[in-house]
Amino acid sequence: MSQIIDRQSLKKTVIKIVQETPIFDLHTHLYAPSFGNLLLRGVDELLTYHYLVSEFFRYSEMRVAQLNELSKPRQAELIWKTLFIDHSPLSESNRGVLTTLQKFGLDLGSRDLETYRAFFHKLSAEEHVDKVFELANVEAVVMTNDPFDDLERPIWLSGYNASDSRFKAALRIDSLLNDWKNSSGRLAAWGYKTSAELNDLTLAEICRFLEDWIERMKPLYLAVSLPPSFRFPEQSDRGQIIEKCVVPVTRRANLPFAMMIGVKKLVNPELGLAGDGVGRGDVASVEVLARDFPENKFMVTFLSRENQHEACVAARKFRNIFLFGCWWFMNNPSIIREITAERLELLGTSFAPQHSDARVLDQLIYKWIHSREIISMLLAEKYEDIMRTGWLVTEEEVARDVKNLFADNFKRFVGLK
Ligand code: FIX
Ligand code: ZN
Repeated sequence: MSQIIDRQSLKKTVIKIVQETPIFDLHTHLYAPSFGNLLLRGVDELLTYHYLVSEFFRYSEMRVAQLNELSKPRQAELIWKTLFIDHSPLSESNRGVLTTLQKFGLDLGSRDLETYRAFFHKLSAEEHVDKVFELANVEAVVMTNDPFDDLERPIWLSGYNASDSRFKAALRIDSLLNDWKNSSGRLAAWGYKTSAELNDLTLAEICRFLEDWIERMKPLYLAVSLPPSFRFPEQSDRGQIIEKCVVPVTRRANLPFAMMIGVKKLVNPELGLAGDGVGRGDVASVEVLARDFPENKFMVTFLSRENQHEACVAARKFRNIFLFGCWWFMNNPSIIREITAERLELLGTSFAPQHSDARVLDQLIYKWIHSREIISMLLAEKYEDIMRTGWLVTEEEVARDVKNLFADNFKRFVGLK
């Protein structure tokens, strides 16, 4: 495979290697089949994904409550009619549904939702997972596992068996960090000697809570989503829990702390999961954490396009910052193209260009088809740039670089390699 690539076949070769390189999808909201109904799958789930729900209301006079009163199949039919039949499905989330159905070999010319439904109904969860992972060429996904989630917690407490090694855990601590006043009572109810006041005993017990869930979940990292107003250091509950609990516990466990910064929760509360917005975050706070805690590892992604360039520069200053993904409102071709080029130019291949954030199993297919297309084009451009100088590039080197970008950079950062 140490074949030197000629410039005429460069693009074709890069596209082939990108297609053939399995993805380690470092952030999703998927669940292993053993989590039962928590694993969302099939065309009705694709159509009622919160991205499409918010877009549906741009065309509909219906109240949100009226849509929510409908069964999921009825909601899906309404969204299908509004976004796909009454208007052309040009948005990224709409196109994603089409790409996914097409990859399963379904006839988009028919526009027959019942035919699509019948196809999915035949698949057991295990068969469905196998099929999607094969079509998307994904080797593993990292789940989002929240001990504060009343549906998920009992599954872990009853001894979840991590039988399907394709599903890795991530310990999600939004409730702990962003809502300590309510969470302090919940930890107390679970047997931790915590109070709303962050005294020494409470801080020690928060550390114990984190250590207990690290032991139970064996997560690859701890994660939180943070508002644009997130600052560090900060005398707030969040600032203290990060400094006195999350940082020491993750350092001792040698686990990264993943910060997903810039989400404005529920700007439109009526929309629920579809109601979150975006705001520019503070990169300086990430720099302080990376500088003051050099033994800690920080995975970082920003939701605002306006943060991306400064985030790249910060990552150049601190090797314990691992920049990842085109998160949520960033996950659109026009922006993926822009920030992936920027990252290659500022960081070389030392980052993770994408994660899927998939909530529905089938989304792995379109999220990775769409991203692979863009990443292939950009990589071909960058290799072409250096080949024009007379630099020789081999297929083996391209395969190494793509494997790093799609899997091994992350695996090394979390200690899997
Ligand atoms: O905080 C997160 O992990 C976000 O990705 C989600 O809250 C969001 O709803 C989402 O799925 C975006 O893609
Ligand atoms: Zn997410």
